[in-house]
Amino acid sequence: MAIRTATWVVFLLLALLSSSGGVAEASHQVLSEADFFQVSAEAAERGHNDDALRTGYHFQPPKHWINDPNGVMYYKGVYHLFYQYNPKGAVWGNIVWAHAVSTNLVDWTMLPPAIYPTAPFDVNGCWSGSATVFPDGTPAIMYTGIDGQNRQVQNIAYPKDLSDPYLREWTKPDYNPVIAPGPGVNATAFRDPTTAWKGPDGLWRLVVGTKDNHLGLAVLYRSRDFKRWEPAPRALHSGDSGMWECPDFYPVAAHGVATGSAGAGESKYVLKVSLDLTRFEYYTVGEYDHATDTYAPDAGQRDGDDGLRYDYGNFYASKTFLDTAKHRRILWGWANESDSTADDVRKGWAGVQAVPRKVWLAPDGKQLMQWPVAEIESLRGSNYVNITNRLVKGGDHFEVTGSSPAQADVEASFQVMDLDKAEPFDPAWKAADAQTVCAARGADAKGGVGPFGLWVLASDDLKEKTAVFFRVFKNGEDGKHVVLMCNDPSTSSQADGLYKPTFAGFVDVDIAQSGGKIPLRTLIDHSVVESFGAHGKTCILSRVYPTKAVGDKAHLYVFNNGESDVKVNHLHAYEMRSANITGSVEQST
Ligand code: DQQ
Repeated sequence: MAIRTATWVVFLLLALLSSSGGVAEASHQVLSEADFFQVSAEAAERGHNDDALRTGYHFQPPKHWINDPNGVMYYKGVYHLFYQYNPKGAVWGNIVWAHAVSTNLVDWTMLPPAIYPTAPFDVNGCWSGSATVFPDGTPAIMYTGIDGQNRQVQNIAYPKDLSDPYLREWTKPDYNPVIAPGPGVNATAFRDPTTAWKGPDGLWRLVVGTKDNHLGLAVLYRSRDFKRWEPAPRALHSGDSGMWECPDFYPVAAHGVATGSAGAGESKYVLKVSLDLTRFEYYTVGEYDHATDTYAPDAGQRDGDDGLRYDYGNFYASKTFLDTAKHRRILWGWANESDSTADDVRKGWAGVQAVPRKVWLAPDGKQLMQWPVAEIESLRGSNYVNITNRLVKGGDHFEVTGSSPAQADVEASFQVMDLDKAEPFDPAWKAADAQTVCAARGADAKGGVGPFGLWVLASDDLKEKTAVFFRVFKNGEDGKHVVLMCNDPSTSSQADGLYKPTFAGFVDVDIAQSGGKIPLRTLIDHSVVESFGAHGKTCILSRVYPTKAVGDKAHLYVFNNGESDVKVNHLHAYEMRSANITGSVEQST
């Protein structure tokens, strides 16, 4: 399979992202032909099932390392996904923009890399960036180049042939870089330009992520001609949370009806930043003042690294784009592996993209909602299970049989039968985040209301299973319920050396008002468990590596470890077909 080169030599760049500067330091390790065969033989001997853990409908190329989605856009009937890619190995390094195209966001044709080092302004790497589609429909890409002095500079690239809807080839004008780090700017922490937007004064704007000591900044640049860019006197926004990577700034509307790019006169805006220090992202909803070119989160928004997240699991360096064909905003995010670097080298691949999600503003205006794009449902097979009104007594579980749950889409609605059984929310947890609470009370810790939910990718003896569940507490202060959504992968695999954190988020719902009901959708894809609670209010993606619960040996269960009975009002489990991913990411020589 994966690693086949003429010389059987693979250069492995081990990237160490220093917490201070996010600077990639690389050291080479060479895997000889003999080493490669030894690694593969050992893997087989130790029962590794690497190919069985590859995804069926979450995007990943056949081999090597991938990270951030880049320059996502829609052009002439085609969706474009560019992504950070190492053409030489399964660890971060040698970064280029790989490219894939699709007409339905499900099936993809891989194309050779679109942007790769060619010039002094990007000789050491082509890092993340965004696409801007001009009012006449033509696109441009702005990306971070690592120049000959290892400075991070912002470059522009234009399609070579606008009549090619696949936009296979890109040219980089000689006048690059268009934005270089000026005096006082940290040249090793100055990257990831956003999609640009035009203000009422006719000037283009974009934001670049940077830091000043511990202060993360979204610095603003303006241009009349998209070529000469000037720094604005003040940043769009800043926060005391270290380097801000991959900022994203856009207007939002309710019900997913997206009408424009930033600056289009929408009343609410979202600013998302990816925190290099924690490798989590957070966003706020707020207002953009065109006159001062600043953004202020709404009152009540937590504007710090304990703020709202798109996803409380493994989801980073995300980017949205406006899908003008269907008037919706679509979010892409990268899910890294949770196994070791040695595992990735052995597997020959690392990193997947989460399914594209539609994002829109919740009716109360306080947070975003997310849902897998409807196109994903076209993969649902005819083999599915339908369960209605089944009671799960406290301490019970049952198996959902009849579909293939290693590659599935499960939609369920649970109903708590006795909310009075909810335990009090420990006042000591007030200052804690959901993850701390869920880690303290895992899926096997019995409660009053919950834990209840799904065991996915479970082995028949239940020694391996990943729990996706809810737990409900009573808040002493206002008598309302506190709902937690958790993902507990602590028993997901019998393999050693895996990172298996409990991931969790609070779910902002009034569960009493909904008669104790709470819905859950979980996309299961071999080593991906991607869940959407309460119609997309809280989302958690987790990477797991079962050794027994693979392929047709994987099982799906409903469990209830709480005192209160829980009714499964309905549960639909669809077997998912694999997406059609064709073409080649290889660069033609
Ligand atoms: N990944 C890119 C950077 C970005 C980081 C390099 C985020 O541009 O800041 O591969 O994952």
